[in-house]
Amino acid sequence: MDTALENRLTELLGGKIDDAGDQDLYKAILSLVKEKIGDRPETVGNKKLYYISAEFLIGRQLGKNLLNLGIYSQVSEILKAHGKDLAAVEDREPEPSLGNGGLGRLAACFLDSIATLDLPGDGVGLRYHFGLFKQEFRDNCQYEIPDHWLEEPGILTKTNVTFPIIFGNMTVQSRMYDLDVVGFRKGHTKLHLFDIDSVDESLVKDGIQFDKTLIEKNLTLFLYPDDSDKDGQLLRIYQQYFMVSNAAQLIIQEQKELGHDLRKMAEHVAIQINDTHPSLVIPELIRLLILEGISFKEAAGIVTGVCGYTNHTILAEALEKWPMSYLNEVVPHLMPIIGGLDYAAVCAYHDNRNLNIIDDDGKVHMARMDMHYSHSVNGVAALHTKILKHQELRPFFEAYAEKFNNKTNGITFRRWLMHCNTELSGMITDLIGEDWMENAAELERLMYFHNDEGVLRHIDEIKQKKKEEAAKYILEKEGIEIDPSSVFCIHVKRMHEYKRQQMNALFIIYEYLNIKAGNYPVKPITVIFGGKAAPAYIMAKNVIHLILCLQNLVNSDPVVSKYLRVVMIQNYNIAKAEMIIPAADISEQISLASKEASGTGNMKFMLNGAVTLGTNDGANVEIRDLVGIENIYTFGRSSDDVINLYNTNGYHAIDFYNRSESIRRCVDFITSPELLSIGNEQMLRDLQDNLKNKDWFMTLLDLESYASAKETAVFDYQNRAKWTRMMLVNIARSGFFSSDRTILEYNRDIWHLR
Ligand code: 26V
Repeated sequence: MDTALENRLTELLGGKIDDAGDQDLYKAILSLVKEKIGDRPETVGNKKLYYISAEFLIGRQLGKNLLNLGIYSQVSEILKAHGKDLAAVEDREPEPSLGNGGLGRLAACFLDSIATLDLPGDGVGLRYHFGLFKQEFRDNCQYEIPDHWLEEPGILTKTNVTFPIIFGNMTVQSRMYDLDVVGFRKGHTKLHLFDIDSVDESLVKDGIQFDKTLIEKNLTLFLYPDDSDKDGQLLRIYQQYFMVSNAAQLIIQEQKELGHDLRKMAEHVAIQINDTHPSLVIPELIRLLILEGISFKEAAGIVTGVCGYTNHTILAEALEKWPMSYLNEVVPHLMPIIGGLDYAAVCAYHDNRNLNIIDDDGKVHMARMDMHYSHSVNGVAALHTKILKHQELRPFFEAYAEKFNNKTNGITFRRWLMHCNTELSGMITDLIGEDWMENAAELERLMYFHNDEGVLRHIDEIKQKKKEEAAKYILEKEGIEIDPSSVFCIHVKRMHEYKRQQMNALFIIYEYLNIKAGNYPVKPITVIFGGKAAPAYIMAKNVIHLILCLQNLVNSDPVVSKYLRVVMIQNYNIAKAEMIIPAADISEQISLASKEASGTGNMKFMLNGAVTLGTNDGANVEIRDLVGIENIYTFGRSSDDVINLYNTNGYHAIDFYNRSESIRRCVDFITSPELLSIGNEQMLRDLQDNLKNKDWFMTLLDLESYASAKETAVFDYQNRAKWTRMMLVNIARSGFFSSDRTILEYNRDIWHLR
């Protein structure tokens, strides 16, 4: 045991470890981590990246930091020797919910990789006091409450760095808070989160409601507050400008301190614009450069050389466009610049109205500004980038083919294997050594064991252990009993119709009816969901309602529950993901082909030995190519077919409903007496009507092929030799999805950090 470390921990604790509670231990280890981080110099170089993002879904920090500092097992051992459990201590840390889902989590994985690769690069974002929201289930419905995660002392360090931020009607003074990001074994960068001192948490009343007009008091209360009305949209613009003005001023200040010529900024600075939320950085940086005496034209050229833009969605409704009148209200000083950019880009170079930044309705298209004034435009998976080039962003691809490139997403294996699945991680190291931890491509060497019965049995034992742990956790936290020997089908992600949780719910109904009719599945199945719905997204909330009603119905039926169980995890977050993902047998990735830009959950499951049941969408396509068609279950229409159906108005849900008795029985059951006795009639009826008459994301199109693929997978699961080999192939071939690989590609093609 490391006695020096033990002594220091005892000192920081100010008492004996034996007598300490988990909360005191948490604070003491937090201080220990801060000390150790202090010993590690910050990564510096001649060119630095600023990754600007409205979301950083960083998850709890303590365990990850101990791991990356190389003292996780030492601290764990010390605690154990005193009868304490590090996992219980980690559990004391409040989890920041500074993101919605994939986009925010990607930003967090990227920071881990940037630090680990010892690249000079910081994150810039906002310090939301309540993050997104905390999800609670009552009466089988989602309720939102504030998620209070900030505490003192906590993971953030308050700095003296402040900037004046000028809005149309006022100027506020910002403050920067820093989070240390330590890489695995080496590297140290920062995440800068900006806030203002005048924010008033007591403004929040009745769930997550607050007065949206009091900007000085509400600016950083929540991530993306409800923007279904004008005040909400204005607040979002306030937030976005606040974020990027801070970023731009920080960059200029750091460049000046280094004595760099601002005219040569592209040699020393790279900015990555993570989706369109930080797009105003373009006009803001130009404005600041003009104030430094640089001409508009030159400034626009400099900024183009600095910025890269990442697109994360093809959903048209998610591409931001702001009315000029709103921007005029919040950032009037940017309007002449945005107007000038529009004029220069469109009038001077292109004669195509689809390229206008400001459209005929007076709306400012943020993505279009990004594409004109960035030197790089990237999608996040091969299929996604292809669709951007040839469908969604085609006019821009035709104008700027050289800017377009693909960067398939990745995940950090430190959190998503080493931290959440020490057993599998340890087994891999025993088999192939530990080089894979810094070079994930090494995992391929596991293929050598793909016929080794002992190894396959061991993988199976580990999966069983993780399933037992998850079952225990679900019983404790959710109060639902599940059978660890059943097949765990796990479907966790944001609730959205395109992700088709409703299709999985229809599958549950299908199985329920089968069981009721005496046709039992070959193996008991447990379907586990988790995910938040946007507060104003009615249909997503209806889907949650249906799932919770099914959970109620299925689990309380004495016969059905022997073969089928349903769990919807409350307030799904990173900590819960770390518990659930290693327990998955089947990874549900069932979005409508062409709609899921990449997905990153799919990669986390694969790495943990789950087999994908998925459509040919996003990065599923690359998973299929890597593991081979025999190690994945794919189903459903292709993205080409789907795009064609949209273009020709060729999909009519009601035809599928009318044509297939089995589809009809499932859809009809949504308003059966059984479910109506549990749920809310209006919500269930609306959902049913939507599925029959609208079904914009084509659930009924793929339902039958989905059910049949899932049944095949459950059947194959019984063949343990076959299944465990599939698990091994999935793990061995997952190296490509390390975010280290993704970041090396960003750096090679876009950032060129030195
Ligand atoms: C945003 C919105 C906002 C308003 C209405 C509906 C809607 C629907 C989707 C979105 C998505 C915003 C961008 C996003 O989070 N994209 C996710 O990015 C991940 C990381 O690249 C990727 O893995 C996911 O496939 C993609 O959905």
